[in-house]
Amino acid sequence: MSDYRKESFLALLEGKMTRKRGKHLEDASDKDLYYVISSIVKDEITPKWLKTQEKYQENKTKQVYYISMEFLIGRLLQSNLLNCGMLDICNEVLKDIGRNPEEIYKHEHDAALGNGGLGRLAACFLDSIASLKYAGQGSGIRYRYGLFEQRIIHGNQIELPDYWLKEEYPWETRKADEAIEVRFGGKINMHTKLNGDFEFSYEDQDKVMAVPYDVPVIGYQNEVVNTLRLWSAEVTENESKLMSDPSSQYYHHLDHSHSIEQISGFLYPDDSSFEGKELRLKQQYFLVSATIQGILKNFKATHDLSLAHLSEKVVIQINDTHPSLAVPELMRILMDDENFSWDEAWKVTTSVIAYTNHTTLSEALEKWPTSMIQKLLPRIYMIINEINERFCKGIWFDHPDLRDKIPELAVIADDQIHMARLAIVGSFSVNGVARLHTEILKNKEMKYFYKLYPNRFNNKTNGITHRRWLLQVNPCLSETITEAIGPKWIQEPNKLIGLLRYSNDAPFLEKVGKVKKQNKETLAKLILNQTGIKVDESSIFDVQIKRLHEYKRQLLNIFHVIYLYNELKENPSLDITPRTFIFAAKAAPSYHLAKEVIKLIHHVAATVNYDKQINSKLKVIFLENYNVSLAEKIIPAADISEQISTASKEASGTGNMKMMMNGALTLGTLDGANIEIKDLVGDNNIFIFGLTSDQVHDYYQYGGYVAKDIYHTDDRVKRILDQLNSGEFGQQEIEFKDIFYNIMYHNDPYFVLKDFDPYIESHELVERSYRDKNTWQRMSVTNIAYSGKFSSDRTIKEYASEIWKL
Ligand code: NBG
Repeated sequence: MSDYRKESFLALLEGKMTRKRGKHLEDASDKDLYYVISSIVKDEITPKWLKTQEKYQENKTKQVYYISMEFLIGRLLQSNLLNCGMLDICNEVLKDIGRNPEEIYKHEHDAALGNGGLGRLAACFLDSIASLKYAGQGSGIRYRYGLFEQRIIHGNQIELPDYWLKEEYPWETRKADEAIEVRFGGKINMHTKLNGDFEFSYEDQDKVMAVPYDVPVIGYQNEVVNTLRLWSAEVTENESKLMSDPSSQYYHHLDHSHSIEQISGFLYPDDSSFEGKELRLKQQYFLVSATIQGILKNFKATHDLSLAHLSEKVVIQINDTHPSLAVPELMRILMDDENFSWDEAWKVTTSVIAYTNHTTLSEALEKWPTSMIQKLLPRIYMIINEINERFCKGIWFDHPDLRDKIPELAVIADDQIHMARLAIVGSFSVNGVARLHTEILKNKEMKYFYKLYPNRFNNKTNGITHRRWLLQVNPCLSETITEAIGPKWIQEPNKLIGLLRYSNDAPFLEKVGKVKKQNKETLAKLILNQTGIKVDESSIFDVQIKRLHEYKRQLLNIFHVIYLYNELKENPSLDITPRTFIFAAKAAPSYHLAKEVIKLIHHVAATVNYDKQINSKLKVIFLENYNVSLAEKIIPAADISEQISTASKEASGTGNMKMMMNGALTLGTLDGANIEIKDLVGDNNIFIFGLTSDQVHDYYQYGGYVAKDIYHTDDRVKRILDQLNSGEFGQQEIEFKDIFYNIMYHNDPYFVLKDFDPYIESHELVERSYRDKNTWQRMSVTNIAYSGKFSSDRTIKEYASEIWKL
């Protein structure tokens, strides 16, 4: 780094510190430094931000709008510095003045406006869209409370509110003058126009202001700065005036304004499950209406075109069904405000909206009671009704072979509005997020829709931004890679494949091994700090980090740990490679069984970690409050990446990609993107076990699996289940009864017992492979080499060329 640039950065830092915080650099706290460095970055990018937006206007560029109820962005300072090309200088200057960069970056609150994979995917996508110089905006909600903070007390998960806006959030800019009115409820009047068409007017509606807060999305060293627009719900100006009028009902208005602000009050903490609360529906409509009104306003200001040409300049990607009210909302505006006929409006809508499906789990399918939509959004309800009528009629007349399937296809059925059906009918593209997932959509879950619209369905296998998930979180590995193959992989991650040439190069393998060792040491320190437990840095770091869900089968993992513990108790001198099992997971607050699994992990840990007899061989660690920042610490240190969902249930997974890219080997089922990882690296560089998705499907359909039989025939399994029931890992005998009952009396719906034996076998293979350091390193480097495909740059290029036509 040139001293000149360092000098000027230091000068900037000093100047800003005095101006902004009224302090000299030497007296500045870490937090002062965090705010001042953020403001330097913001100054650096603001002209580029303006210029990017002006260029889009001038060139009348087609834009993609990515609407999502979740953006799990995590901390931004370090990645913004990286993308601006200032990270190295900043780190060096900080070190020069005796400060630790990590300590400073830690002061940013981890922005958790998302639950898990779906929200993090949206954040990775924005990074790739900007880095590839596409014109694109994210659109979401500025929740005042993000995903809850998790504390564990005696093994029980406690949820604390995450008031992340307590202190100034330096990345956002409030744009009050671009606020948009969103309306709920009211009465709809229908009039007949002279030409016989109907016209609608609305009365007595509740008005809410959607105020945008813009967050810059900085492309990687390319001058592009896009926008993530987060909407905040506020009372309208009229209402605030009323409130200050003494004659008005003061308390009534306070109440009212509180209920309005609640719309952007908090993120619903459910991952892959549906909560049919009215407030959630309000959130969805609020997001969709503000976004679409904003898009149309911008379109009119930029283009001299009729809205009939919208699809030439705008494409809207809806992230799962959560924003699928975009379909009737766009119809409403085109017809009621812009005087389009139904057919004209439908043509525009279905050429602008594209839908991504992220799950086939039935508990995640959004179905709103018709009465709720009718009351809250009466005009939207009328439009959905009409969409449904026309759609069903179309099947009746044009697809007689599907007539008997109408109840399974209708948008409104059983007094419920089926949002996935609405999204499919109202969009021009429906995509799944990994090859297997898309095949399941086409051939099983949505097969009749696929019959109706074969060209609509397509696959876009997920990806992750390699800038954050390799370059930023694992600088030493990145440097080692660059030393070997040069820096081109940073722009073109596919070039990582060049590492294959080094997969037999002993000095290179050794370097990669050394980096992993360092990363494990760093994580071991964090573990010691957080839990007081010292782990063996040379043990296998076996990692399962993701939301806690039955289908993800953390239970299978902890059963294996119990099995190993039992083996060691029986034979303490058993020669096994020491293992550290690392878990991190939040459970939805009302998900009882998931919380019971968290408790079980803690109780097993309490027994295993302090058992002197086996002490050096096994450790079980649960790191609390899993979030993006914690993932950034764990992933570079993982040896084994546990991706063990019941086949067919995990649509894609993205943690699997992050760990692969950091040299971990996958131990997984043939599910989601694991299959595509396996296809690339080959059977010898991955540990695959368990039922296939077809087998799982057949068991569900035709039966034939009896969990109790395994209990009665496999002594290892019987012992574990009996231990659960006997209170061996709990304070009381009934502690884990629901886990026990679910397996024995609900016939183990996620096939934990069925996959137990092959899972144990795979673990034995892992253990044997790890003993041969050279082979292990070769496998690890092979995985890194093939991970380029899973950069979200590849995914976004596919979206851009095949769906968005940018
Ligand atoms: C999740 C899937 C994951 C997938 C992410 C991102 C939902 C509804 N779905 O397997 O469970 O990786 O979406 O596509 O959160």
